[in-house]
Amino acid sequence: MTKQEIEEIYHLPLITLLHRASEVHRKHHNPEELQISTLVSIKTGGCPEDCAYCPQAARYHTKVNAADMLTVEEVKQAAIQAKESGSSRVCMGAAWRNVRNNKDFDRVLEMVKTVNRMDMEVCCTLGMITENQAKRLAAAGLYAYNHNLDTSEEYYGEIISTRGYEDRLKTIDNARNAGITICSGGIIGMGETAEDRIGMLYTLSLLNPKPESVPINALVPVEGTPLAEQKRVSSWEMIRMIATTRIVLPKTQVRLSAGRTEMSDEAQALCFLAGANSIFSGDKLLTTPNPERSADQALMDILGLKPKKPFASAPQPVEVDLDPKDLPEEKQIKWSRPNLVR
Ligand code: SAM
Ligand code: DTB
Ligand code: SF4
Repeated sequence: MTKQEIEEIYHLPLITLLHRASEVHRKHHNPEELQISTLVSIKTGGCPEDCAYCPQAARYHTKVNAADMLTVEEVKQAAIQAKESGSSRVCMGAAWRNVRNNKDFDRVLEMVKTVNRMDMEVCCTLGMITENQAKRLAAAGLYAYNHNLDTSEEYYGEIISTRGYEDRLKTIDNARNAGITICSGGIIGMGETAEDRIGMLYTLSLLNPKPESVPINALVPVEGTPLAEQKRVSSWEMIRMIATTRIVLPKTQVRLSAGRTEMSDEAQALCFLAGANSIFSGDKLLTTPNPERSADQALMDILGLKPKKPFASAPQPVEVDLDPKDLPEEKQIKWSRPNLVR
């Protein structure tokens, strides 16, 4: 799709946009299935970056304090709970600019192995990663890497100055080349224009292969951050953004991410109708509130939505050229994806 075609879709009358998106959604997905992910903040706060939206950036005076990294056992317990409550994916987030080859990374690799052995999809969002780090994560059983474009290339500089758009794309490329599936999306409500939203979707659509999942976040304005005074984005804008994402990326899992606490059940239902087929579950995202699991379950019951099983949309086989030193415990790894050749 050209950028202009995406623009035309984005600006369709909402009633028509919703219908078209719903049709595309039903053609490519089971509309009664919802993928549920659980976020675990394995390293909270104290981040050196200047992302204007982020409560974890050390330079802003927010109520989030830097905490020690979680232990492998703590992550295992969180994953057990997540599985029991119907999650198919555990997403581990760290407030890092980038991964460094040190003991902390070794611990992340252990966490990845531990969750992978529990037959759940493991996702990490750790900031920038090199090709070699991506391979080591893949070897440990990482299923997905989350690295958001956040916004358009043009608006990016207004939000983050400590790293560039190219850096983001490079990390996505590194993860992809290691055979890891890609989760990349963005945030609306940061003062960007419709053109910026369209531009971001256009860039996502140019990724080859296209991202397997795209989180659409509504900005959660946090006291102390430069975007603290931003007005909350309306549910209608979320619905429009999700519907456009669904049409632009028909096969992708579209995740209705941050911002659900401000949305009514009816607005969330319209997002699911518009093509969102994934959520983060649990009463906390990384540092900000999220609806209670019981409230989500009640809504799923009303709508007739069932949790999606892990690995239901496993990636196509890929050949990855792994250096033996990337695979210190190769034989111990239990692959949960039988069709994935490494
Ligand atoms: N440090 C890593 C990075 O930036 O890639 C991983 C963690 S970072 C918190 C993951 C994503 O959370 C960001 O890219 C951003 O899209 C989202 N995020 C952070 N703060 C947010 C906020 N206040 N509202 C909405 N989304 C937010
Ligand atoms: C994503 O796109 N949204 C999640 C996940 N990827 C890592 C994070 C949302 C964070 C919202 C702010 C917070 O809780 O700190
Ligand atoms: Fe750090 Fe990530 Fe927050 Fe940016 S979004 S300040 S990189 S934790």
